[in-house]
Amino acid sequence: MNPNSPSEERRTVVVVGAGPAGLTVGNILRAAAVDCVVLETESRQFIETRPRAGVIEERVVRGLRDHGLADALSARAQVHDTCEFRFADERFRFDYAELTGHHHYVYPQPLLVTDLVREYADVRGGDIRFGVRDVRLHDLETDRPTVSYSDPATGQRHLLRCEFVAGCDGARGVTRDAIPDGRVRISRRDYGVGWLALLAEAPPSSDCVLFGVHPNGFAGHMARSPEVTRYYLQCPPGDDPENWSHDRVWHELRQRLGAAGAPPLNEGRLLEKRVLDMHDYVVEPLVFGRLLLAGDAGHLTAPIAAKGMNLALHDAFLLADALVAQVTKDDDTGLLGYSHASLRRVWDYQEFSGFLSGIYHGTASGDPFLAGTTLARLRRLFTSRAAATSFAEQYLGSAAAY
Ligand code: RFL
Repeated sequence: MNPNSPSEERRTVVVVGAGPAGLTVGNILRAAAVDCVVLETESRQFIETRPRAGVIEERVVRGLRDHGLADALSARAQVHDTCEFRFADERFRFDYAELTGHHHYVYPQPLLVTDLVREYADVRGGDIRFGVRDVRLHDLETDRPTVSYSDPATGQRHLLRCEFVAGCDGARGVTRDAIPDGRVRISRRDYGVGWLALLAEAPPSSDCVLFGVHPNGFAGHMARSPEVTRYYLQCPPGDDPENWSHDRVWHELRQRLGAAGAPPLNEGRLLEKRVLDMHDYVVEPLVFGRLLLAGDAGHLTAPIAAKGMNLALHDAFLLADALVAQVTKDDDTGLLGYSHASLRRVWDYQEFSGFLSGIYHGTASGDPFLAGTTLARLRRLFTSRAAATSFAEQYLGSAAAY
């Protein structure tokens, strides 16, 4: 085949990226018989095993259920109603379900992605192309945008003519970069801290999420499955994971998550060890011509508040329902309001992430004044029901409106 003569096809919507956002958009479009294709640079096997998030909001699960996408999740996800803070050598249980009547689900992102791919490709017969190369967007400001890519096997370029492009290609994708400089505002925040993200082949050491707030730095514990636990350790930004030997990791986890009366941690082999620099960004608006950004492509929230996948799915519901209304009923209300509706929640979650960062990182800042106010902020969660309820509402994403 001649790579200089691109093959051409027509689709109503091209979805770039098969993460939680793109796959959910694809599934909802497919269920409404809207003609679409999903493009993904990685292989199916890779995206189905990439470890990441695990905490999912009740409202997101309801959204998945409403679109017929939560059967496996409903059968297998754990329900969490409490978390525990550990500081000043004490344990403080935080029963957010009792405060709000709402809970969290824990379901590993790779399982959700596996469910969504299966439903889209195998059940709903959707078109998904893995391993695509060099994806480019063209003519976004016209009503006939195109997306082109190279076929990994033949090197041939393919051209997809469409009406809308859903940019769901995450933080390192290409869709956001297709917007010319100065046409959207990108606001950024850098927390100046790193987190060593760890997956341990060890059963969870607690029945709930643990947050260790310690002068050495933050530590987190989150169950992923009966056999695997995610841990985090605050570290300098840009730190080399190789600076963290098996023994050093477990020593620090024991220190930072230690508290009087706490059972010992279940230790095990480290399956993943990577440093994440904590930073956020928001693109405003999320729409440029016929390109609509969703999920991490449009806004990144550092994993501090475990909100990224939740926001990606909130976007996907809003965007897909808006696209379906546009394409099937010529109703543009949803698309016109999409960016505004999404960003109200995004900014609220970013604010919470900043607040939580203050709690997690303040005592290790080296500033005794900040350490004092951080502990006061923490103690308030356990002395004031009003403060605790407000915190729980943000933690769960359960506010009545954003
Ligand atoms: P994703 O999941 O990054 O998916 C984007 C997909 O696009 C593909 N791609 C491209 N495809 C085509 N053409 C291109 N040019 C492409 N470039 C990239 C990628 O291969 C990928 O498959 O974005 P999406 O759908 O917006 O979903 C976002 C979430 O994945 C992310 O926000 C969360 O993982 C964040 N996050 C957490 N979120 C939560 O809500 N709760 C958590 O507990 C939580 N824990 C985490 C996390 C993120 C972490 N890391 C690794 C950053 C824990 C960690 C360690």
